[in-house]
Formats: sequence, structure tokens, C-alpha cells
Amino acid sequence: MRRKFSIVGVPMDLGQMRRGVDMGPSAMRYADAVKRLDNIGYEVEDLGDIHVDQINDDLNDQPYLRNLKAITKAALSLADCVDSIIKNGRFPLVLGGDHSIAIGTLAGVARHFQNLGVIWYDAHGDLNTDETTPSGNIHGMPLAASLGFGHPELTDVGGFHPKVKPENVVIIGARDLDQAERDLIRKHSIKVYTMHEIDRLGMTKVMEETIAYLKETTDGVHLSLDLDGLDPHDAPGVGTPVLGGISYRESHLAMEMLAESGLITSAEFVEVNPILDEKNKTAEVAVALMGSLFGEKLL
Ligand code: 6HN
Ligand code: MN
Ligand code: MN
Ligand code: MN
Repeated sequence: MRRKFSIVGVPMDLGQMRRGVDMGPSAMRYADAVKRLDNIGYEVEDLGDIHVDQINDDLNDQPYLRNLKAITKAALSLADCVDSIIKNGRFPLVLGGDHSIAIGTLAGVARHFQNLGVIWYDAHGDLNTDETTPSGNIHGMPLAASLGFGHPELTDVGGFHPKVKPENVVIIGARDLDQAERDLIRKHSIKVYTMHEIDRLGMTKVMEETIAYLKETTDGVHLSLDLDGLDPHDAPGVGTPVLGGISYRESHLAMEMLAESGLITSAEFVEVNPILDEKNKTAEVAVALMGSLFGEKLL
């Protein structure tokens, strides 16, 4: 893994309806994200936040793509930022913000890899398009957009698509998939470990298989970790909580196994909403998971 880290925040809350998730980057900084990585021994720089327009610009005329313009504008700035972080030989760590920001992160990362792998750690598939969305919320679309499905303004951020191929994606923790998302998963044979598989196989096996699967074909792996992948008991500060999720301990184990694998080349932690949280618990969980993902040792 690269030894130098660049942290960038994206105070984005326009991809969904619950305000407050734009304060996620601050909450994770308050939970000492920088110090946590610094203590492991990395050189860390915090680049601050990407600018996000504060207007719900097209709420009325685009009910199936709420705030499209402001979201794609921020996505492009984020893509350029992530691109230059990687060009500088550093590891990009993105703090969200709602999950719509992954469109920009992946647009930046994908410029550097022929066969980018993606681990989508989430209760949801985020595989909707403007034609299938039940909510109009773009945070339900970033994985679809990165695969090249959906509105061209989302799929073509950075001027190319797709950012990732279906066979290089692994979804972990899914338990709330819309019918169209299930159809897309089947049609494109996307690898998914739902909560059922996590219960049956255990997280150790799930991660062993995920790592073996991605190791074969990818030249880099992005981790997109939506805190709602965890159970709401452990991560209550999220906008779309779903009961029956991955525990904090299982998540630690998953991150530790990823650390040992050396596979991860970029990461983002999203959907932390301090307004809905209990004393910044979810931000603290996110930062603790960063610790294990980046090789923190207990002894
Ligand atoms: N997230 N499938 C639902 C939708 O509105 O498309 C929920 C999406 C949640 C997205 O948590 O990042
Ligand atoms: Mn706002
Ligand atoms: Mn998500
Ligand atoms: Mn989610």
C-alpha cells in the first residue's frame, strides 16, 4: 500500500433527502481521522473539502434525478482531485457526504487502472437509474452509473464510461435491493454477498473469497464503504438505516483482512450523518474501521 495519504472531504447532501450528511467529513475529522492514520505511521495531508453548491437547483424539473447539476459538478471536481492525488503517488481517502460522491471518486480513480475492482460495502445496491429509481435520489445510483448504466450526465463524468466492469465488482452486506437492482445484478452476474451469505459463510470466508476473486483480474481495488452496511445499532447516524446488518466486529475483521491482502488502492467512507447520530458514534466507527483497513495493530 502507498505510504502517503491525502484526505479529501465532500460535504454533499444533495443525493438524498435528509439534510446533515454534508457534515459527515467534519464528524470524521472530529473523530480524529488524520491522527489515526498518522499514528499508524503514514504521512497524511488533509486537503479540506470539495466545493458543493448549496442549491437544490432542479428539484422540480428533474424528479428522477434530484439535484443532478450540483451533483455532477461536484463529482467532476472530486474526480480531478482524486486523479491528482494518485498522480502524486499518494493514497486517496475520501470522506462523505452521501453516496452519490462515489461517481466522482471512481471517475478519478478509474483513469489509473485498466481493470479496477470495487468493493461496495452497503445495505443497498446503489444500482438504480433515472428509469428505475423509486426515490429520485442519486445516492441510489452511483454503482449503476460507474458501470455505465443510467443518465449520460452521471455515467460520463470525466468523459468516459464505464469506470468499472460488472465482473470486477463485489457487493457486501446487501439487504435492501429494489427489484430492478436484482434484475441488473442477475443480468450482469455481479458478485453479491447478501446478509444471508454473511450469516451462512461467516465474514472470514466472505472476505477470503472476495479477495481471491478480485486478486485474479484487477490491477487495483477501490473500497466504497457506506456506513449503512453496518447494523444501525453499531452505526445509527445514517439516512437510510436497514436492520439486520453487518456488525462492528465483523466489519473490523473485514477491514483487517483487506489490510493483510494489500489490495486496496483507494477508499471512501460515506453516509455518516451526525444529525442522526448518537454522540458521533457512527463517525467514530468509520474512523476505527479506517484504522483496521490501513493496518493498525492491537499489540
Ligand atoms: N444509499 N434503493 C433506494 C433508492 O432510493 O434508490 C435506497 C438507496 C440508498 C442509497 O444508501 O447510498
Ligand atoms: Mn446542504
Ligand atoms: Mn450506498
Ligand atoms: Mn446504503
